[in-house]
Amino acid sequence: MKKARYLVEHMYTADPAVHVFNGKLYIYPSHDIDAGIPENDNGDHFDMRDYHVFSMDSIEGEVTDHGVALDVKDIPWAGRQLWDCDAAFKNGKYYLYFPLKDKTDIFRIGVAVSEKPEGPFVPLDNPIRGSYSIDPCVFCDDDGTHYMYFGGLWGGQLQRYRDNKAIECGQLPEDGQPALPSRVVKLDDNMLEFAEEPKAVVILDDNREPLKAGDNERRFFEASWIHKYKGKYYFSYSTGDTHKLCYAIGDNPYGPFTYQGVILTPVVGWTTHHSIVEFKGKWYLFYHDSVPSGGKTWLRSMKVIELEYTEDGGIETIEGIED
Ligand code: FUB
Repeated sequence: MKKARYLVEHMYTADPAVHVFNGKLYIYPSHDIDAGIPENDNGDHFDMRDYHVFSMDSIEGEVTDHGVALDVKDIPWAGRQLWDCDAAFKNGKYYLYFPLKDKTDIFRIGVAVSEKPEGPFVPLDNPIRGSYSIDPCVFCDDDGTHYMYFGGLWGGQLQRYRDNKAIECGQLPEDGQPALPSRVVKLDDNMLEFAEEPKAVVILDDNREPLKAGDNERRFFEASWIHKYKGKYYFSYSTGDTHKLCYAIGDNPYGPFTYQGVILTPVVGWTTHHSIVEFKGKWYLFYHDSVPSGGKTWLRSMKVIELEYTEDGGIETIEGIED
């Protein structure tokens, strides 16, 4: 599969998080809508209100829409904006993790539970204690331990926090300071709580120095994802205002990770967000762009393309805008 395939036409979908459950691909995207809110750097125009889950038996085959899996009106602590979610499975239950602004307009991360991968999911009464910011991605390591990666700058509010505490008038660091990192946290066995304090996901350059806040071409912005290939941990993410998906490699789930390069060059649209998954012996990049909506940044469409590795474990760069 050398050309990307758009996956659904009947609605706008973005930020696809993909997992293999019961031998099928399950896709957990954001559900983009036209809420009529003017575009701004805070992302207010991304005013999403529910999630649908999709599944596929094969990468070329039919994509099944399982309908509404979780609706904002059923979340007791909801304010607004259901952004990028992810899902995990443990002990016979499926868990949907989602960022949502609470009633004070602060992003928290919530969890909802189902007996089935496609939902419907029942949300807990409160967000996860100690959670903040956006874009949860949940990774199950080979020993069955689950880790959540999360965080996003600007509208994602990560700049409000230092050492897991909200600071007065949170600002981005100066250009020469270390970049604000994504966070990683081990999940409790019950999958509903953090088992520890979140830690920084440090990305190092070739000199083993943390990437700087002014290094917009390479530093973390949002859209954390992690996958394992040949025993190494690949942390991938969006650079936000420079619109690239990049990756860094580490030896364990906490890192540090060493910067490697670009997975996807900018797409049509402002945001870029993805997941990487192995299915039936091949690797795939799921991502989105705004081509079908004619470039509307808040109306995105998810797509998939095969991802290829070089012999030394690098990832071949994919062009975001195809010929
Ligand atoms: O879909 C809303 C937000 O846009 C996501 O949470 C970000 O990663 C960006 O894709």
